[in-house]
Amino acid sequence: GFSIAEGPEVELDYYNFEALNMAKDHPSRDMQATFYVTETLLLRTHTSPMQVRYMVAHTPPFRIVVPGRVFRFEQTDATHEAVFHQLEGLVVGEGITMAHLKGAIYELAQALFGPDSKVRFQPVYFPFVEPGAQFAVWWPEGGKWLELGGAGMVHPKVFQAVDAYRERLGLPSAYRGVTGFAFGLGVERLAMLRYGIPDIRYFFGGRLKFLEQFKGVL
Ligand code: YSA
Repeated sequence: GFSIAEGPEVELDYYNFEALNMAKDHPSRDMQATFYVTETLLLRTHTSPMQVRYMVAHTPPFRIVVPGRVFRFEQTDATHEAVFHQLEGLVVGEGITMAHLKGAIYELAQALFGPDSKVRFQPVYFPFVEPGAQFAVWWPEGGKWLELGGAGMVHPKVFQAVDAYRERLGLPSAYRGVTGFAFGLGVERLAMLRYGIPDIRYFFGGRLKFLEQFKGVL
C-alpha cells in the first residue's frame, strides 16, 4: 500500500535541515556530518528531506517509501561509509498513531527476517519527531538484535513548516488535524546482517566476485 517517491541527492539546506526542525547553528546538526556544496546547498545526509518535498506537493492521507543514496562526511570503517543508502517511510492521515508505526516495522521485520523475528523500540532524540525511537529487529539465525534505523511521530513543527511553505506557494494548508509516523533505515546495514557481509566497504569496492553473488537476489 505504499507508493515510491524519489528526490534529489544534491539538496537544499532548507529541506535537509531547516524544515525538519534543525535550525542553522543548532547543535542537532552535528548528528549528521555534512558535505556542503555552497552555504545553502549540500549532499543530502538522509532521505528525510523528501518527507518535506512530498508533503508540500501532496495532501494527506498517503503512504510513501523513499529509497535513495545519502552522503556523510565520515571516516569509513567496517560499518560506516561516506556514501550509503537509506529507505525512508512516511504515513500521514487522521488518527495515525505510534501503534501504526510499530505495526509497520513489525510487518517489515517479519517479511525480511521470518515469522520468528521480534521488534524492539527504544526512545531516542531526532529533532523532526516527537516521540522518537530507534528500532532493532531480532535476527533468529544470528541470535541477536540488529539496529536498523530511526523513527517516530512527525513533529508538529515539521507540519507547520510544510503548511507555511504551501501558503507561500498559494496552496491551502493541509496538515492541520493530521498526524503521521516516519522511519528511516540503512539499506547496507540491513543487507550486511541479512547476508552475513562483514564490511560495508565491500559494497563500493568494485570487486565483481563480491557483487556477482547478488545476481539472483536482484
Ligand atoms: C528518524 C526519524 C524519522 O521520522 C525518519 C527518519 C529517521 C532517520 C534519520 N533521518 C537518520 O538518518 N538517522 S541516522 O543518522 O541514525 O541514520 C539512520 C540509519 O542509517 C542508521 O540506523 C544506520 O542503519 C544508517 N547509517 C547511518 N550512518 C551510516 C549508516 N550506514 C552506513 N554508513 C553510515 N555512515
